[in-house]
Amino acid sequence: MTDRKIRILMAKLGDGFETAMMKLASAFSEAGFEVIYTDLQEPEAIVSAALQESVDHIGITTLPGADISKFSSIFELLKKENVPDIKVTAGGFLDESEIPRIKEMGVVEFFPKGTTYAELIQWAKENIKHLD
Ligand code: B12
Repeated sequence: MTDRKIRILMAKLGDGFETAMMKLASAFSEAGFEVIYTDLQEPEAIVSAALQESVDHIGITTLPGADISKFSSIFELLKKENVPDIKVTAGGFLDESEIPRIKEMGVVEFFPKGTTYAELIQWAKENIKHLD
């Protein structure tokens, strides 16, 4: 058991909308998580930062125009680096029909626009665990 905070890396697929990510990062920090806030978009960079920062979880915001096939690459890289236990959650703008597709790739949960912070934090507290 450890008393360190649960560490979440935040990244995004797509350009702009930094304000949304900053708001999310502060909501998670206020709820007691340690947030490593990045504006990384490439799978290699996201997985490399996750390893360097020894995170427990990766949270990704999908923005308008996001290339969601990058989720597949993220999961392949996590396997290749031998850290398949790092789970990935996402949220943001995404056509509803794409949600099953990203879940099939491995995304554990997707939170669409309109989800309240209270719902997000409650889910995170129940589902995101320390990896050591
Ligand atoms: C603010 C805003 C802007 C600002 C952004 C300021 C900034 N620096 O961030 C400005 C004015 C710059 C802007 C520009 C544009 N915008 Co704009 N914008 C918005 C607006 C009003 C709010 C977006 C936002 O920040 N939401 C707040 C965040 C926190 O909420 P959220 O993203 O929905 O996320 C929630 C959940 O999904 C979840 N979540 C999200 N990510 C994650 C990740 C994890 C891990 C978890 C657990 C949860 C989670 O948590 C959040 C809590 O509810 C929306 C409309 C709207 N009401 O949503 C349009 C909107 C997103 N914009 C839109 C468009 C089209 C544009 C432009 C392309 C317009 C243009 N032609 O130039 C540009 C593109 C800019 C770019 N790519 O950088 C469209 C997108 C349409 C689409 N689906 O593709 C929208 C939906 C407006 C509309 N109805 O048409 N925009």
